[in-house]
Amino acid sequence: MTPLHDVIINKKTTINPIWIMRQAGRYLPEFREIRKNNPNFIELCLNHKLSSEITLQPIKRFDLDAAIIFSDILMIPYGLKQKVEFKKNFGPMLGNLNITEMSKIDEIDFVERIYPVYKAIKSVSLKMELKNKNTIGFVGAPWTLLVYMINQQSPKKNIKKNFFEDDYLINRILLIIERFLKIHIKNQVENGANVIQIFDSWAGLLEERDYPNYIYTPTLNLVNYVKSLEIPVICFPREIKNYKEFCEIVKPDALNIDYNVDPLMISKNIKIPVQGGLDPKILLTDKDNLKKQVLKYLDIFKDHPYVFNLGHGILPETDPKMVECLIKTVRDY
Ligand code: 1CP
Repeated sequence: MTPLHDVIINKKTTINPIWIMRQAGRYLPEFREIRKNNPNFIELCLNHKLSSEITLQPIKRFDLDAAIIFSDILMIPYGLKQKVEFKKNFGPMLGNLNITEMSKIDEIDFVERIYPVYKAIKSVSLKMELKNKNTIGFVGAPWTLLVYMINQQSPKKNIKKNFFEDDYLINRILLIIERFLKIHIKNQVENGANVIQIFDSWAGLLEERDYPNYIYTPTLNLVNYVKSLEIPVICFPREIKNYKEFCEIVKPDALNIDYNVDPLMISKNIKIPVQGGLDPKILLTDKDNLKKQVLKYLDIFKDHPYVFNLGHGILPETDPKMVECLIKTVRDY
């Protein structure tokens, strides 16, 4: 058993494994060095040699408990032949969605378009197994992917006014997304991913009355699918209003919390293992404050199975020395 499995599956409370959302990324000089010569982000994700190297960079530097594969949730629309580009200082830009064309894509076409992701997972997971550590595969939740695919860019605070206008179209896209998410999960697991995280980064945009249709039902289908593969699944429904209800309905193995949620309330109300929570901005302050805030989470979750992580992705301006300090504080606890 790896430390991460011990917490998520065996619900042990004696260790706090640690990994960091967006751990492979722009705050690392060794990543920026590779990125400099590879301006096309999707191409970089599809270069299995470089993407496995990038995935392992934070493991080499910090000896974290899990690797998360350097890829993106938007590889799904890319695999479905919707154009996906990442513009500097803007974020993702997607092309028009052609539902007729998309409906014709089969499993073989899709896997062929993104197979380097699976190749990277294979080589990373072989190395991680030797270290008795996990390889985390991931997907965007159906709702979050739907948002990007229809909105064609980051929704930031809002989605287009007429977003829900065409119910029929939305439901057709959701069915396609769900089918290919399962294919993507299956291929990640077959190539060595031994934990799956589902990112619902834009759950917070919905009204509570829309949770059943767009969050609970589609996410539950995926969670059940991951469980059928006998792999643990962590859900991150960012900024959702009712975490307890989410856990009761969707029943993930573990819950990742964001930094806006009160950890004390979570430790009292949530029975399953918890992951994350610390505000990534704390890493931009000083070491004393960082230690204080890290200890706050560790103290609150000391009798709860808890995986240390942040409440959202690490910020590009983070000093790697602060990450070292964070990890040391967790390991020394
Ligand atoms: O160098 C660069 O400019 C690329 C920045 C970058 C990176 C490093 C993007 C663009 N994606 C990634 C990798 C990535 N994305 C990982 C890799 C593994 C790791 O954690 O180290 C993961 C898990 C993701 C997941 C992802 N992509 C999410 C879910 C988590 C979250 O941040 O909420 C989302 C919403 C995306 C879309 C995306 N991709 C990239 C950006 C900048 C964004 C967000 C844009 C937005 O605000 O809408």
